[in-house]
Amino acid sequence: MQMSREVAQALASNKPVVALESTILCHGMPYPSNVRTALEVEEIIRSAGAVPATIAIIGGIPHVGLTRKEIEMLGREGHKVKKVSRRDLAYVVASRVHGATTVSATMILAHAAGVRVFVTGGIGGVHRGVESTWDVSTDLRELGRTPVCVVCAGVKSILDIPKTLEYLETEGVPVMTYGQKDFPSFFTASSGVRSPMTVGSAEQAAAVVGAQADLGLGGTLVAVPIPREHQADAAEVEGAISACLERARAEGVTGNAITPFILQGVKDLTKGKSLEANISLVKNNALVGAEIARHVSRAEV
Ligand code: PSU
Ligand code: MN
Repeated sequence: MQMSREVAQALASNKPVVALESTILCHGMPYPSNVRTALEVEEIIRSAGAVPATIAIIGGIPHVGLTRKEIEMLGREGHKVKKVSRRDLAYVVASRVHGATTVSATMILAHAAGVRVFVTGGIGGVHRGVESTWDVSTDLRELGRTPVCVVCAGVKSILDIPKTLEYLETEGVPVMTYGQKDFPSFFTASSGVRSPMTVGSAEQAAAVVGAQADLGLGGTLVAVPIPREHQADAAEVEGAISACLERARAEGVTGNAITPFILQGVKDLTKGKSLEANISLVKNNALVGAEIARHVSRAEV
């Protein structure tokens, strides 16, 4: 594993570090918005007093902390870079190729490096129609077993939200929504589904992360609602999602190609409005995540 100097120094002196994933860079957003957003999110984390550690695999070597050049290269390559979840890690490392890490693979590498907080946009979940496809993202199992706090904006309604929360309960994952009782659904602040837990501050979330570690348990999930002023039109997004799910079925898109296929389709059908919402929620998550990381590392001193 290769760590950037900035990240290595921060970890050695117990400064707060925030991990970031690279699937959102290569598969979740189009070029060049993806590169611009990735670099801006890193800056937001720095100005909030933490060190960003974007995680990816470059030429088979897991990297924790990327240079600007590496982020630009991965963002330009986009879909040519393999999407890497827990399942794909060993194969991509052994094949010495580039890999964009999903939430599960990013958690594994963050934990191996000693990074305890990780910010992203949306996690994977239980897909609609799971009864026939058995499509449950490995992100949910990773949250059950790897002690990293994942900060997200909830799960997209391309997924089955109640079933996703059920599965997280099975996996024993504390799911905390930040500042409200309803679990958020990514593009919109509320999903209409009650969140299992609520926290009122980053400090409170960090206290749960600390207790979870003391108890020797797995990961934690913090769901931060998209700021109301950046919400997308719920009906428009819902219509786009249904259309894309139908198209995915008709075209036979399955497995790990489904999520990127639908993200891209929703962006096209909403004429980029979903992308704007996506960018602003990730930036907001970065602020909250940096604050949680500051409290987590303070508690450790
Ligand atoms: N949801 C998003 N944007 C994303 C992803 C999910 O809104 O970029 C990515 C994340 O990397 C997540 C992965 O870990 O998709 C889940 O993929 P799958 O559904 O194939 O498990
Ligand atoms: Mn899947």
